[in-house]
Amino acid sequence: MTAAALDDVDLQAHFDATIAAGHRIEPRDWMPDGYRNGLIRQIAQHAHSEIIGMQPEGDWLLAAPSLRRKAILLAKVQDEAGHGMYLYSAAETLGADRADLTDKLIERRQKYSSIFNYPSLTYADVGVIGWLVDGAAICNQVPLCRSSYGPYARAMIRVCKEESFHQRQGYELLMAMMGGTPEQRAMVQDAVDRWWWPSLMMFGPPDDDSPNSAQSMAWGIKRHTNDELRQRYVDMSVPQADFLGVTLPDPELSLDPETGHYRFGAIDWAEFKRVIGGQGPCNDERIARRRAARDENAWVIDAATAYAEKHA
Ligand code: BYC
Repeated sequence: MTAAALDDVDLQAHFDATIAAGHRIEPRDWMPDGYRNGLIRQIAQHAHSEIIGMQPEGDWLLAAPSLRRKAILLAKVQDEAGHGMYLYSAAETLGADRADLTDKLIERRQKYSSIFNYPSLTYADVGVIGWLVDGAAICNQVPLCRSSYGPYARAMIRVCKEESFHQRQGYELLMAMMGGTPEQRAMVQDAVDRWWWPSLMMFGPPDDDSPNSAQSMAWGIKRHTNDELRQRYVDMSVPQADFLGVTLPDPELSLDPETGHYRFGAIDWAEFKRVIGGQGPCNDERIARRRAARDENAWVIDAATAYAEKHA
């Protein structure tokens, strides 16, 4: 065995031992290519989701019903931009290039969360996105604070704190609307009917159809399977829906007394595949807007880069 090959064996053994001990991998550490690429794939998808995720709620910024609601929504949408920035920075520590990741998103070579391909039709959608979509994000992302890659795990800590505020603002808005007129209550119910099933799809395909899960879990990139987190989310959301006074649009939802978990109906995985394949209600609109933002604002990056180069 050559010295270089021996070094590789040592490095792999050290990496494996670090993962097995539950310690963090840091940017300076050696890591297998598959680990690096798997992380870039997941972190980029996550970053893209945060940035594209600004669009459905951003659509309501100019039509918020009061100054208070506008200030809250503005803060939330700005937070999502911040989350995208932390995540692109985490991807950069792995050697990815931010502009290249943006190009891959726009050219549809990388994904973003399916949920953001649905339209926000009324102001109740702002509340339901906060409650259900940010609620799903919290369920999915709190375990990622223990992800094996240091920069990703640390970014998640701040993201999750902000997501908690987002969920509360959504729930508080919905509580106010449910205490309002019959029309307002009907708007909330309509929004819940439209967002419930897509929010269950946020957790990804079922475990027996999730090509990345086994390896990502072995490497500590993910800590739970898609179905485990989806079940946790359903169990969390049903009592919240009861308290709010809305009906979740699933006649099969029922508490299983033996397991203590809620059973739920079949998810339309054909719809999920259509949406992540580019055929959702808003895919074209979301990408077109992101493309326009990149192209129209290129001069800002050019100016900032020129300034940085001049002062380097
Ligand atoms: N949508 O093997 P699987 C937010 C893809 S941001 C689209 O199970 P994995 C928020 C998956 O990428 C929410 N694509 O994958 C922001 C893979 O395709 P590729 C985003 C999906 O990675 C603003 C293929 O399907 N959160 O909350 O093991 C406002 C097979 O799937 C989806 C994150 O990104 C989907 N729903 O598990 C408010 C969290 N599901 O890449 C809120 C971090 C799966 O091989 N990410 N795919 O071409 C994760 O935890 C995991 O990546 C997932 C998927 C659970 C999403």
